[in-house]
Amino acid sequence: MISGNGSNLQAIIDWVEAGKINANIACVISNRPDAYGLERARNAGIEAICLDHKQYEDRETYDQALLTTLDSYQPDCVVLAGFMRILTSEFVEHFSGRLLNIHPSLLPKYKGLNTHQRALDNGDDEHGLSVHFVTPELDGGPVIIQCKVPVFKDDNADALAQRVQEQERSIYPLVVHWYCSGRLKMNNNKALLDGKVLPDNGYAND
Ligand code: NHR
Ligand code: GAR
Repeated sequence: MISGNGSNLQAIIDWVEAGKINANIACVISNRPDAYGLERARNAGIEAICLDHKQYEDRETYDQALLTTLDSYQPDCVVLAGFMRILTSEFVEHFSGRLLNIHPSLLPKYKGLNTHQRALDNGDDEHGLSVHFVTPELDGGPVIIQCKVPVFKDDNADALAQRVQEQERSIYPLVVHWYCSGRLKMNNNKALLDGKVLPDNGYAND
């Protein structure tokens, strides 16, 4: 599920095409009609679906449509890759343990939006990304892995976002690979890799 450029989607497509992820990407869904990621999906021969949230009365109805569409593919895993809509608990519970997200901050810092600017405003000297299982609590689900990047003097939010996104493109496919090879699970609100509970900041954070 995407909302925009789809560079994380592209990285996952590339790994699947290279045989490095044992999966079939059944479909790509965007809530925005103009998301470039939809074109990336079509270029890779993947079904590209737009469900425009503006065409729905409220969140519940929208998420019900998302759920029904996804269920028609019987997905083993649902990957949020720059998907910018908060999901209802009903949706999240339905896909519990199968729903992954990449968030551009070192959680639990900077849940929500504008993470790069907030890290700069706070004077942080490091920033990064987190991949986590999605739970109803926004950006609050168990962390699988984090990756840190430095914040330099005179950085701006765009430069920092680019630095984070470069790391995203190698970390997210790796996590999807773990998941698709059956190594990664969620149990009792904890992330497990190879049956071992991961620490609160995940498998690695450097
Ligand atoms: N839903 C639940 N229940 N739990 C999570 O952890 C979720 C989620 C939905 C999306 C991604 C998240 C991120 O990584 C994500 C995690 C959108 C917003 C947001 O405020 C916040 C966090 C995330 C995604 N969206 C606005 C909304 O009203 C819309 C903003 C826009 O359209 O630009 O939904 O950051
Ligand atoms: C990524 O940096 C991702 O971490 C972030 O949006 C970007 C999407 O890029 N996600 C969020 O902010 C979720 N709210 P992409 O469309 O090129 O993959």
